[in-house]
Amino acid sequence: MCNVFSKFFSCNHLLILMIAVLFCSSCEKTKISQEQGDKLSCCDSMPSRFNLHADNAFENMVWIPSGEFIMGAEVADFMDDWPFSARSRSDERPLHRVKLDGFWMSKTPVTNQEFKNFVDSTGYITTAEKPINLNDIMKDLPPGTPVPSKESLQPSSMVFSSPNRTVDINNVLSWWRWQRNANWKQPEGPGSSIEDRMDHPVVQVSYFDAVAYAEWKGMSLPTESQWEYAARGGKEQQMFVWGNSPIDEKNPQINIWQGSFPYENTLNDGYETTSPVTAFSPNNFGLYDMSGNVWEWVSDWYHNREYSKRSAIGIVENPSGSKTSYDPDEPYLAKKVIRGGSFLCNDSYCSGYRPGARMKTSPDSSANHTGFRVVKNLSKEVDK
Ligand SMILES: [Ca+2]
Ligand SMILES: [Ca+2]
Repeated sequence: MCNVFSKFFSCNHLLILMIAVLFCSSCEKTKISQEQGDKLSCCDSMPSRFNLHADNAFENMVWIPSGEFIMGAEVADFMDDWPFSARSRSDERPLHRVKLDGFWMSKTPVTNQEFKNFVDSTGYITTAEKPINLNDIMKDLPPGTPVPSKESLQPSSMVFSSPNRTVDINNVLSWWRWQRNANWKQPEGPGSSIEDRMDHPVVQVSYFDAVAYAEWKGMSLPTESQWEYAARGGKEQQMFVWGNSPIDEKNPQINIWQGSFPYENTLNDGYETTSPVTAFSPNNFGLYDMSGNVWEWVSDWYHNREYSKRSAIGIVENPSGSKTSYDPDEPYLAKKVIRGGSFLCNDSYCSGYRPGARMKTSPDSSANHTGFRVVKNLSKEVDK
């Protein structure tokens, strides 16, 4: 039955409706004062099925109008002062035109509270909470890679850990640790908690977890093109989501890393890790955190030459990304794209917070700087 309704209703909405009908039939037998009646208005009228859905479904979402934009990013002159790894990269080119239908997008990344509602309702267990299947790991590694220890196959996830000293910036293992029992409820591992972070983005979620949440909501993850179009907020080919002016180091526009990465964070933006999802100003479309705070999963497979393929076509309409994944750095591993940068971005290392920047990781990966947001795609007729 749920499948029949899934186009308009998640099972959860259907359940709410059924409970509402049962509750109202008991109301008819109970006399209530006018004041109470105003609060218990379910006795006065019943919303139609579709209206109920429409009222709830787009709460905290923004309508992104249909349009065309130039996707990708050139190397800006000011990047000459940045190390090579921080400049815009070759996979962001060639620039190409993309045309998109309008869609709804969540105003903020999915918060801990929203993800908790999902888990409470479904009993969902995230990838990081499950032991790792040895066969799954081995097929993603180059032939001859030694078998990982039993200990490393226990439920674990990646946690940023400052080395508190200068390290080789090319060795990411200097600041990531494989933390046993780190998961969305305790993002830094045992002893940590989300109790005072319910309005922060959920982290430690894999691509699969993000898709499961989106499906529960009757929604999807954005495509990479939808994400970049939305992040740019109508500002064609600007370097940052707010325009072309550089970051204000004293009063940063976004939550990234100030100081010397990865050992000194001056916290000019006020946050060492995640921030509440509306702590910084929204972009032109009214979307928060499209730059910084946490990386966000999108639905596309990563392919380093995807834009070359597109630029040969001309204007590409509603692209859903490459059918296959390829990353020359790790050719054995299929990867999904993540976008938008995180609280760990710093110009000395990575400018992933630019709207054109692409990053990639395997879909079963989770880390304490990666979350997601959702979109709802409608038919063209509904476009405003
Ligand atoms: Ca920060
Ligand atoms: Ca973000």
